[in-house]
Amino acid sequence: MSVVKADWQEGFLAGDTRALARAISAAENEPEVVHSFLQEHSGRLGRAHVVGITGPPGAGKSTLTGQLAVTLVARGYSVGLLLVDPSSPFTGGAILGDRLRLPDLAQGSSSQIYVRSLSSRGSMGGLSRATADAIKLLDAFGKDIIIVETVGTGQSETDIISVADSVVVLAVPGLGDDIQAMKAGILEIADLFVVNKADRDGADKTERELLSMLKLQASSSGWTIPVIKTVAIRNEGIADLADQLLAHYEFLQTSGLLLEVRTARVKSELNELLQLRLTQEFQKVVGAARYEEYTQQIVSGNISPYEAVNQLWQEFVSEIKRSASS
Ligand SMILES: Nc1nc2c(ncn2[C@@H]2O[C@H](COP(=O)(O)OP(=O)(O)OP(=O)(O)O)[C@@H](O)[C@H]2O)c(=O)[nH]1
Ligand SMILES: [Mg+2]
Repeated sequence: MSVVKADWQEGFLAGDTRALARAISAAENEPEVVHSFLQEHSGRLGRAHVVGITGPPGAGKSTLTGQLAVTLVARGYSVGLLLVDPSSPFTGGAILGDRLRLPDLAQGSSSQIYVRSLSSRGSMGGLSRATADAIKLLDAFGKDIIIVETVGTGQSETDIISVADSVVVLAVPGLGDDIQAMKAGILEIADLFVVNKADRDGADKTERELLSMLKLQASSSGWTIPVIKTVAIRNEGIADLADQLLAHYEFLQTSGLLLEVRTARVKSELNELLQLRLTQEFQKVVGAARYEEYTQQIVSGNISPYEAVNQLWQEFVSEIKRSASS
């Protein structure tokens, strides 16, 4: 199947940021066009360092991300920022507050930083398919470092590990018992910890708590997870964070872990795509009506979901066989 070339493609390859913006919109609206483009230019993929930044709402993620981006650009890197907004449970729309807080960044710094807000709408977990595609587009565009901010309130915080090479988890002073309450999941995904708002009381305590918690957790990879104190609004500690992030990437490369992680990522992406395809084929072959019938049967307690799957599968297989032999 050939897809008509979208008119952003030439500009994209020539490094035009407006074309990049249109490509990311395409990832949201017509993913198949983007997929075939990425397939054609797969040689441009896999060069960027993807960084995930997560933490509780209001922890200063966007402020920190903006400062970090400016710091990295000053060191000669080109940077892409993706801000994944939590979907409002009421409207399905996205909270685009970040757009309001980032203009200084967008105007003040060089064209080396590309910023984009994305909705997590339409995803199974917290990160949409479009986010994964936008990361690939930024990578193919030639961004050296791609930073993805996700709010740490749901699934997205653990999903970030499926796209990011380095995960930064933000904490803020005064969380108190919340450090204990921070789900084990979020602690396990951290490659670096940041205690932001270190201008507030309790930053040292939070740092100590994190450090003692990390001591309990044996590091099998050989990477020592650092805890970095920052005051994002005053650009304090950001250079240290940039150093540690780059060191982590260096570690991933020299230890061979990067290859391992990316292989695992490809595997899960393959699985996801295959599941999607299977579900689509299944619905096509078996038909929506049968699906509905089985659903009703399960609801009324006539059969179990397991039995329904067995029967649906039988129908699917025999239908496939029939069409293959005719
Ligand atoms: N005192 C202090 N305030 C900060 C610091 N960093 C950020 N803030 C403030 O904290 C508030 C939230 O900052 P954001 O950067 O929007 O936080 P966020 O984590 O991106 O927020 P969401 O994306 O809405 O979850 C803003 O008013 C910032 O000015 C800091 O280091 N110290
Ligand atoms: Mg934010």
